[in-house]
Amino acid sequence: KESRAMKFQRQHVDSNPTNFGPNYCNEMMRRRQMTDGRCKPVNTFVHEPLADVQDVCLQGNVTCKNGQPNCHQSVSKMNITDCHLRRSSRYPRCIYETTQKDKYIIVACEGDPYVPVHFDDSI
Ligand code: PAP
Repeated sequence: KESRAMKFQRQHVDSNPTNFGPNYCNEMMRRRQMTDGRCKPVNTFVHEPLADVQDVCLQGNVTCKNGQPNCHQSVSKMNITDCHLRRSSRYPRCIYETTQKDKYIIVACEGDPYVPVHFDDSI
């Protein structure tokens, strides 16, 4: 079974994007299996080395959106892409808006090793 850590990597880490452009989210949300059964409404991909994303778990501790205490905010801005499902899009045709940003990321971490398992926000 896929671990939470592996699921995070599948859903949120794309260190070396090959297909940047307006169709990035349409392709990546499908390739990374977030359009199976339903269209995942919102998802962020981080375009930084995996080690740099994992290091965020050692950086500033903040409260998560759900009130849990296991979130961490990156000390540096990271290059990310936000994918937002278009309101008019209907499963199984998942059509996304692709937006590139440079922002601080907030992830929830768990386990030993203490690694990212959930993408909480970007600010
Ligand atoms: P996403 O939130 O990163 O988009 P999602 O598929 O919702 O991904 O999975 C997040 C996982 O992190 C959840 O575990 P599960 O896959 O076993 O359901 C969730 O329980 C877990 N998690 C751990 N800490 C938190 C937290 N502080 N906030 C939200 N989810 C958390």
